[in-house]
Amino acid sequence: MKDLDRKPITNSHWGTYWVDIEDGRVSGLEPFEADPDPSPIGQNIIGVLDDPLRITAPHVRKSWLEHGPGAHGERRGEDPFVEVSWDEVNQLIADELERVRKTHGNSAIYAGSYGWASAGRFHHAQGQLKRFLNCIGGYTKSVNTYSFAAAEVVVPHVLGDFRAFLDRMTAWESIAEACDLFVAFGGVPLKNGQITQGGTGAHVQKAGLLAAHAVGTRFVNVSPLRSDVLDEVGAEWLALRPSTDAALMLGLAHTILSEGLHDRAFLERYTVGFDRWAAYLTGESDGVAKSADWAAEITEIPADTIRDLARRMAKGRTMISVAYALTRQDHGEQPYWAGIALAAMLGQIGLPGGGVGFGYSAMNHTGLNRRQVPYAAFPQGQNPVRDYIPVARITDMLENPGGEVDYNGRRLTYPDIRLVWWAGGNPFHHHQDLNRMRKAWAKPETIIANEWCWNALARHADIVLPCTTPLERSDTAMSPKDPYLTMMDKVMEPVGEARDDHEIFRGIAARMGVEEAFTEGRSPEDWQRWLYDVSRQAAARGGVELPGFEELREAGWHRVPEPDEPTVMMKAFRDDPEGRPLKTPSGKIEIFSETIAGFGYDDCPGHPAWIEPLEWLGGATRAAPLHMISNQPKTKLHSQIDHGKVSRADRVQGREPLLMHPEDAAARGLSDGQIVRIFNGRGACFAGLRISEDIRPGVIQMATGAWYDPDGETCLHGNPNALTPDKGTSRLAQGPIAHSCLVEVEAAADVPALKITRPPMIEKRA
Ligand SMILES: Nc1nc2c(c(=O)[nH]1)N[C@H]1C(S)=C(S)[C@@H](COP(=O)(O)OP(=O)(O)OC[C@H]3O[C@@H](n4cnc5c(=O)[nH]c(N)nc54)[C@H](O)[C@@H]3O)O[C@H]1N2
Ligand SMILES: Nc1nc2c(c(=O)[nH]1)N[C@H]1C(S)=C(S)[C@@H](COP(=O)(O)OP(=O)(O)OC[C@H]3O[C@@H](n4cnc5c(=O)[nH]c(N)nc54)[C@H](O)[C@@H]3O)O[C@H]1N2
Ligand SMILES: [Mo]
Repeated sequence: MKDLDRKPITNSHWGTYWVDIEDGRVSGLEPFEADPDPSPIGQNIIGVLDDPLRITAPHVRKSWLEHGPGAHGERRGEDPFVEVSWDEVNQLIADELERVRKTHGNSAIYAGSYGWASAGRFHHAQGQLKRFLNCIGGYTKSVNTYSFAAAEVVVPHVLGDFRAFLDRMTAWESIAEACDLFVAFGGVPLKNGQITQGGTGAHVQKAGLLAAHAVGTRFVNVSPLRSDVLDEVGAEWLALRPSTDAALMLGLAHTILSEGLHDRAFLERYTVGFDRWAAYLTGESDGVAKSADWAAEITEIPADTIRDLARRMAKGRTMISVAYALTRQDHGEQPYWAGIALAAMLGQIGLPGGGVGFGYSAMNHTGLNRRQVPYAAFPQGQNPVRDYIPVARITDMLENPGGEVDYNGRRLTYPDIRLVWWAGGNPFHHHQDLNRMRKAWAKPETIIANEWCWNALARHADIVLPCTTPLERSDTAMSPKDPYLTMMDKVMEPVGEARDDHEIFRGIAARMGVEEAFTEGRSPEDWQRWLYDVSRQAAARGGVELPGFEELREAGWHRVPEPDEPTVMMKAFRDDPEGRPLKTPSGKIEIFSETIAGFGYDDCPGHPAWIEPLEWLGGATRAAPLHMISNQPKTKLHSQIDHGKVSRADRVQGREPLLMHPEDAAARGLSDGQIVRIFNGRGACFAGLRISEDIRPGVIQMATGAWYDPDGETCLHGNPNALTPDKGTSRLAQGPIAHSCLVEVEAAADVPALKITRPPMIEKRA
């Protein structure tokens, strides 16, 4: 920090900024000159680094401290905390880990620790936690994500891979060059394009969209929300019922098939199983033709609109984009599989500007034309424990040790979890049906969280370890998803007694006799240089020259040049299907999968299908007549820095805003700006009403991210996961289904004050 001529620079999942410091405090973030569309999210950090919600010392829940592990787990979130020293807490944790390992084995430790943490190649909280636990015999882990678990599991059966294609999505340049019609299931939500995991240099989604629009690409926004495509591109808005995209895709496919508009040569050469699917489309296999009229009833998009769209899709170059959100609904495997099958019928997969894409503007890296540089990651070592769960099955696991669950052709047994450790994620943000989760959360004997602020996770832990934020430590941002490499400078000393996650684990490792195994004798700076050198060598092997570490440090950032030709997803396969087959059993696109059919799952058959969701408008009841979409917040990343100024400025009387159509508001006698209560059989939360015609009648929208503030079964603040259902997408992927949720809304009578805006009760040591 000291010997640099330049201003300090920082990077985050939401962007790169130059940092202003006044009197040792961060006073401002200046936009990065290379970023044409900087995100305001960064400003959330100003003022909260040392505010009263900052955790400044290790804390232990009073009952746990006084009575030992397992004491009054049901009081998590209510018991006061006691401040302790690092020495004391390290010994408590070392002893507790020994006890749990000896008595129950390492599989009794759950450290899936799902979550986004912060950018930075070395100070990655999960990586640090997992490496540490691997030094002492491992832990039960989780697989897949909350983002798109259903696609992560189904798409590899269909295309042989999923992640690899996400990183090679057809570039915006190719769309502008060749795409006539861009059909966006779930929109192209620019609010989401603010983010890239691991660091963002230049925000390109808006420019990509506008460039395509300028040369004549037409956009169709298939979504209950008008704002899912930028106004300027004048998209056609098809406001379907939520969770019915698979039915719409089937209706489109049926029209294309019955009018003979499908590309038989493509289907023949590049796919298997189309005949089986065609028999389902026509109704030959089950007696129901999936016609446009059939789809119109389910989706409430007029049949003529569906037929017309199908014809237009077959006429020119068409890109079918499927938002990640469509996986986070019941049977979320289906829109992905159906979207790929529909694109295969059009025969444009692998051609410029056409085919299928996954989540344009779900992240800034979708369609961002860039080279793939295989940057090194902090090595996590080997985990000897074989147990794992699909990530969103956490409550099931805690409720039901020894229980079984189907997953992707396997049958897993839930381990008996005694200790849970979270570092860099927030289950009280991300999981569904939080009232149910909270009860299961009372069961483990010990819960440890590394956090920097008093959010709901920290409040519901037994042992809270205060960590630093990126501005209090040095790191490098090297995301393989972004062309910018950036220094992340330490600009201030850690607040209070906060420690870097690495330092936290080093301290405990020392107590347990594994410090050398954990650090390999390297300091954090040694590790950072090591990671950089390994990355630089790997880049060079791929023909990418990176500057030396000192050179990067002096400049602050570096940009890896883009490839000469814009990326076209699956071009290699199209050009040479025999030489470059897909990694599926047939080497081709599997419109019918014998593998999946062989699993015999009634909720995920061998081809894309419409299966009625658990909750949707077609199944609405008098008690729960509205469909709630809980999408990503535009003012922050998930729950991160929800107490920051950009997030708070978007609140209605301090509560999370809820968007509702005027007809639905009138039917309930509600007016704009008032506090309402959203409820269903699982729970309730308060929200501030915003009335708008930009949402489909019958649907309400409330972003995720408000810190969970439970008062009984009600979240005072507006966390939609107090209401969402907790069930797997299907026996195949077991992904989360937050977006399939029915609720009712009423005027709020008594509205208690928020608790989450103040720190929890902390008692001094007697
Ligand atoms: N209803 C509903 N629920 C959803 C979704 C939805 O659409 N609807 N979306 C889902 C999706 S896609 C996702 S990805 C998940 C996101 O869920 P999460 O990734 O769990 O959410 P975050 O708020 O990003 O949690 C990151 C946590 O890490 C902490 N943190 C930041 N930096 C550090 C660090 O350096 N060290 C440590 N120890 N901690 C740090 C932050 O304070 C924060 O509490 O939510 C899911 N939940
Ligand atoms: N600002 C910001 N950006 C983010 C994030 C964040 O927290 N904040 N999170 C990041 C993460 S981890 C992820 S995984 C991505 C997620 O990216 P997405 O999954 O795309 O995010 P969402 O905002 O949940 O959903 C996109 C849109 O889909 C629409 N939608 C919901 N249900 C349906 C449906 O049934 N049918 C159709 N057709 N449309 C529907 C909603 O109107 C919603 O606005 O976003 C990333 N970007
Ligand atoms: Mo996500």
